[in-house]
Amino acid sequence: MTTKKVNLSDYDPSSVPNGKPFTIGIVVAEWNPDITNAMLEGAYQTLLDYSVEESNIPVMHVPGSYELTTGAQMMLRGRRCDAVICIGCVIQGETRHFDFICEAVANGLTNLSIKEEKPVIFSLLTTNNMQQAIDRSGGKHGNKGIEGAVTALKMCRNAVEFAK
Ligand code: RBF
Repeated sequence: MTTKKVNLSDYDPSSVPNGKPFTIGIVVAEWNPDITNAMLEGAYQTLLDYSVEESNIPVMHVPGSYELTTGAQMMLRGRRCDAVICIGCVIQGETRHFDFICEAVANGLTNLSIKEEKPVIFSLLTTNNMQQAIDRSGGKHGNKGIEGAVTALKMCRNAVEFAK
């Protein structure tokens, strides 16, 4: 049995909580800027659409995806964010850097989230080529920045509801 692929950019708007009470940071890597800036725009606009105050959406640029973990920690501690969305794009090349960077970021963000007890959203594209990245940053497979923002809002709501 095959599983239908779900394009999460087609989310049900009524399932997304109002973001007014929350501060949600965005950390974005400068590598592959056409891709990461498109994801940043998608994430930022989605947070605004769900009433997060502009002043409660701090944005930090970091040189590459490897720096997302440190940037996210600075954001959580320095700006007291309720959640942080980490945006990057790593494209498979000839070197093993792809594997090292992807694994380091995945582990780094998971560990940070557990340590800080805050949602840390993994919006890192790890693709075989540039076309796949284009398709996922506003193309035929949606915009993973939008999905990151929706995930952050849902996890902020969970943090409030389950802390009761
Ligand atoms: N950063 C990215 O965000 N995406 C990449 O595709 C990417 N490829 C890299 C390839 C090599 C060979 C190196 C050395 C770095 C690459 N980086 C990439 C940058 C990396 O995330 C980080 O900024 C630097 O390694 C400095 O810590």
